[in-house]
Amino acid sequence: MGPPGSGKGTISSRIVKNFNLSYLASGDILRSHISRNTDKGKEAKKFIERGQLVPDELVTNLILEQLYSLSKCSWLLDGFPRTVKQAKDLTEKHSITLAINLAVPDEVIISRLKGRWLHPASGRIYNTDFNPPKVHGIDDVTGEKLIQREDDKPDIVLARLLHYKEGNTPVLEYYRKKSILREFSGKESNEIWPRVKLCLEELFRENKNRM
Ligand code: G5P
Ligand code: MG
Repeated sequence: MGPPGSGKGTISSRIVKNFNLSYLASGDILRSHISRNTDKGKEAKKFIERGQLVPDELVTNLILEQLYSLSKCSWLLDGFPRTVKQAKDLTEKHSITLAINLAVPDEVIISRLKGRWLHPASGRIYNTDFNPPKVHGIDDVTGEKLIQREDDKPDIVLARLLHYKEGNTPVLEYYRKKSILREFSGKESNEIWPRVKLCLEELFRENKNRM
């Protein structure tokens, strides 16, 4: 969890590289539906282009559907849950070991999102300052074109930040009460990442010792 542009995707890709976890990002799944123009994509687009949260039922069904096929492995979710309803529906079906929240100041976020470029097929993320592609506008791995997200336009970013602030506090509280919330604050992903890594290493070690 964490506000738009806080580095959820960036930190997630490092987690996946270092730990044996499958990965699902609710935003990537929704964008894939939008680009394929499915009924769910058409519905989601109305909310995403206004910087609003997509209705709980729509996004929860998409995530639970995909988790069904991952029943034999451990996984990392990026951007889900974002409401207490989503969190409760997830808990009903799956046991959650850890919830990570990234806290990054608004001014840092606004500046980062101006420079974000995305490879939609893989979810690979670039930034003109932080991690630029080798060739401007081109994915390093596939050579395909990068895009800028429609919802990274400055007015939509502000709306996303506002909706995030309204909705996220109760979700943090939900996981805090379950004593599985870990919060990491900072202005740079490179500063946050070592602390997240350490936390996960400890968690994996504890789980191994228990088995
Ligand atoms: P998303 O796709 O989940 P957001 O808004 O939550 O979107 P976003 O924008 O994807 O979050 P992020 O993943 O937290 O941000 O951040 P990131 O992409 O890793 O980093 C942002 C940029 O900063 C990148 O260019 C990166 O390279 C750069 N960067 C990272 N670290 C640093 C650093 O240290 N320094 C610098 N200079 N740059 C850095 O959701 C989109 C929409 O889908 C709907 C909502 O409408 C949402 O708005 N949605 C849901 N609706 C309801 N419920 C859900 N569960 C939903 N999930 C998605
Ligand atoms: Mg993201």
